Amino acid sequence: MDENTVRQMRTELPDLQPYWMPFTGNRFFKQHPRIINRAQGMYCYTPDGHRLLDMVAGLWCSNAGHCHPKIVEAIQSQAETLDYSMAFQLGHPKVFELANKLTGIAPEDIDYAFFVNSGSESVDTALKMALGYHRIRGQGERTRFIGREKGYHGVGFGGISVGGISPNRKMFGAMLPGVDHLPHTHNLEHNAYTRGLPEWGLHLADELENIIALHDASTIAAVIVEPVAGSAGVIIPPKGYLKRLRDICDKYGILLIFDEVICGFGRVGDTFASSRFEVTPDLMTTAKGLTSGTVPMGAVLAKSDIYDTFMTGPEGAIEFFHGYTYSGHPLAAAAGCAALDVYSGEGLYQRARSLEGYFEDGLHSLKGEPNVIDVRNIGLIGAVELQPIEGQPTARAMQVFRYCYDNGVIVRTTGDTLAFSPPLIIEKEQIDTLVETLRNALRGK
Ligand code: PXG
Repeated sequence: MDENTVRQMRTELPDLQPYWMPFTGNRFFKQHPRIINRAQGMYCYTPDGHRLLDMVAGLWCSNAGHCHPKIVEAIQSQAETLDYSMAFQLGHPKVFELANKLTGIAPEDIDYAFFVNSGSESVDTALKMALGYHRIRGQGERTRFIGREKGYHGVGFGGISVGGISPNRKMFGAMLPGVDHLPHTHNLEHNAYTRGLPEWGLHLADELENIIALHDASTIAAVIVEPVAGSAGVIIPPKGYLKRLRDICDKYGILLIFDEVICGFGRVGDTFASSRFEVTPDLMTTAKGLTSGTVPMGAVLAKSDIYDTFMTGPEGAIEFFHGYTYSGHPLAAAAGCAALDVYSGEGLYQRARSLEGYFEDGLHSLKGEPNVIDVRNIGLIGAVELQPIEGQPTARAMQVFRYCYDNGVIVRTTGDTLAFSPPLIIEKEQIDTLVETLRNALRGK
């Protein structure tokens, strides 16, 4: 972008200062703003018309592509019919419709949906459900949670406590008490360039046995993991790993929570990771793709056993002292219903699976390019890990990010890993564009 364009763009924009941006280098951004003011399908556009292929689906959320006409229409029509109604003690049709649709596509046994506004709220809600569940059953001493190193579960205090990303925790003092972490399963020595699920690493699930032995099972409420870890740089579960966690949790009466905020709604080549890997957790946290990123919404999906446990107090009493003003917001519920209809109507879950091989071949063709040390993938999630520049972690990936952006492709960086999670409507030629742009970036063209 030349100086004139930048100057013009800046004059058309409001003052950038008052907005304190999330997870962003504010000072750098305000010196070098990157503004998106329009999006359609696979593309985002800057105010001066620069077209960008969105290989991240917003932030892992715009699974149906941007501004899908059916979702836009649903939101518009809901906005003029019912903008809001009280979320507690009153209900509106769309939210019940969405709960039916959601539990209809969730794994068998998952029969209830509790609505929230984000992935972070989804996680905190699930943790509270787990505590309440045990307490109602007379096991109130089960208060510990087991997360995993490198796990990302949003930014609420519950989420950062069970999460395992140190910069997200270290500024914020004491976390939830009684949290322990499983080891992560990322290992380039054994698993570099694996296509799909790595062979090595199943034994790391057995570490759960050691943690349980240390604290005693009777003190542990739940284990929470992302089936495929996203923010940590795309860590794919070793073969059998999730099933092993399920078995160990069952053995000790510990609840298993899958955080499917990224994995859900087609991303891993099936409706949910739980379906793809055939392991059903007790609670699933979702958000992002639930509304294809259009209106903020999350949902905790629960097994009947959990719901039924709560439904035992006096008739008429509130069973779960939890909820948000915007739980099941009408606009979000309308967007969710439309998004789920689009996913199934356009066969996007299957599409993600059928493009997996092409996506995989494209990304793995980057093996051998300068500074590439790993390529990994599942469904429409991919990652290319780069050798960090000595003494400058993240700089190598940022160079590639900037090259891609300047050449019309949005990619995501976490550490020195490049992550890709395109809308599920992606075409093969667009996968080719990503791969060739990355190749050029890596070759320093
Ligand atoms: N759980 C998981 C697994 C997530 O990936 C959250 C919870 C929190 O969701 P909310 O809606 O509260 O942000 C997330 C969010 C990235 C990136 O680049 C990933 C997320 C958010 C921002 C950036 O990897 N995931």
